[in-house]
Amino acid sequence: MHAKRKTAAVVGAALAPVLALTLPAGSADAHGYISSPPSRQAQCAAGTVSCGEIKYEPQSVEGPKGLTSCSGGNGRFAELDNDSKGWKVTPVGRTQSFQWVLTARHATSTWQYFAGGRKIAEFNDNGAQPGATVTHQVSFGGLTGKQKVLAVWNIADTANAFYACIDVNVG
Ligand SMILES: [Cu+2]
Repeated sequence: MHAKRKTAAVVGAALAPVLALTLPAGSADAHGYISSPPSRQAQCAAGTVSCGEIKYEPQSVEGPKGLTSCSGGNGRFAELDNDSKGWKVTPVGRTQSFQWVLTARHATSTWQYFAGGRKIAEFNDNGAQPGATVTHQVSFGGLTGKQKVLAVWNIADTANAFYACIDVNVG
């Protein structure tokens, strides 16, 4: 009993500063997602697909730069990585506009789009502050048929990025 209590106290003391640092940043320092075509988290927020916590904060899929997952490595948003969840697939042409909705307009390094195992588009903002919405024209090149697009918003002044996956059918 005593030993357990001691362990809990030590763990609590070790976690407290971490929580103090991460909680304000995580909650107040939000964020952005792709609204059109509807990304997976946008479909959660709209109730198109039944989801957990992500439906309340589609803008919060934040993780370290360089990831390739729809959840941005967030365990509580892991369902975004599930390709079999019944996501609505949007029919698109060979070129499609993608719109981000930004609830916090973070200084931006780059916007990247990946599909078919490669990067299909990148836009460099050179640290500029974006508007409340940002639209990019993305060409799918030779890709056709069903594709899962991973869109990444790389923040200029932090180590983090925001992630959104969009299911499309290129016709
Ligand atoms: Cu943010």
